[in-house]
Amino acid sequence: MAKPRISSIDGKLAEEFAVPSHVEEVKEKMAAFARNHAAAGRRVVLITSGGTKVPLESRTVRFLDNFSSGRRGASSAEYFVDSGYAVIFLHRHRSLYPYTRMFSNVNMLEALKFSGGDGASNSSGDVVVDQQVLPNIAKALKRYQEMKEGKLLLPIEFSTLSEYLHLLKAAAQALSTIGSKAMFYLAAAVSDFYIPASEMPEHKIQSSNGPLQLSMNMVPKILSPLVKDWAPQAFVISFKLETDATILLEKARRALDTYRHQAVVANVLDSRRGYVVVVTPETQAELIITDEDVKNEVEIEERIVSNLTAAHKKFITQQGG
Ligand code: 9Z3
Repeated sequence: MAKPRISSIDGKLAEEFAVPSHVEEVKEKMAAFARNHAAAGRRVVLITSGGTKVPLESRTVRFLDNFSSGRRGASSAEYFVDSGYAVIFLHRHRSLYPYTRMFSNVNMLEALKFSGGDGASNSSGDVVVDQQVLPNIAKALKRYQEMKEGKLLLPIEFSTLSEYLHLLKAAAQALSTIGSKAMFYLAAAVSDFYIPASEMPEHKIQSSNGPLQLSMNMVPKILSPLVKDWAPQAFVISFKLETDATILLEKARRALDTYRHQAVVANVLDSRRGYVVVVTPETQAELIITDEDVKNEVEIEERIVSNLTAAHKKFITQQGG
């Protein structure tokens, strides 16, 4: 029997990035989730969300992080559920979470009160929500309960770059069983640089040694084995972030050329809530949020998800799925 092809990235992953102890257990959970939902006629999307932590010491005191809040991933998860998808939400620990994200800045104790009116005399009574402090809470609760009822969201957490890489590989392998019904929506902001375990100091770096100079290796481009080896039939979307708008589209096109996946969502840091371009080998769609949309609480993720779910449907038909 022919041996499966081991890409050099597989080797690198195994050697240089610590494997999380629960990866096999999580993989089985994701595979069962995908199998069950696909059998019920649902499409399944794997969303990655949030930034990654890159440790500078193996007994980590310091690490390198980035700006990502996880809002893109969390709000997209809600719109995918609304569109009939089952969602695996691979997210950075403590980044924004679907449904609760709207209330992440609220002090819960300001939003609750005793039902009988004022304060302490009543402190054994029922507690009710002040809907002025939590506007839209009823709508969010309804959507949340529908999601829960249908078991439509499987949350998986990561913190470090190593955890992210191994869990994404496990997810890709778990979803490969459902072929073109799987979508990958890679919105996490993943570090491009890391310090390999073999070069990392064990203990806290001492400031008494003077200024710190770091040399970091390039993180392997995980998109390549994902598309070629781990989930070759899936519909794969990557995100491209730049701060210089003049190079954005060229970089998005180059990514499509290199990895041969289905689409890139291109965005610029400062305008990412109001403007993105969905780039495919044949098309380019600008999605825009106007002032009127903001007033009506329309979010750009609703438009991104609507664009991509339509493209995914077409893709499945073309693949004969
Ligand atoms: C994105 O571009 C996401 O849209 C954001 C969302 C991270 C900007 P927030 O979490 O922001 O809502 O605050 N994600 C991908 C960014 C990225 O690092 N992509 C890599 C690149 O551009 C390759 S996949 O090279």
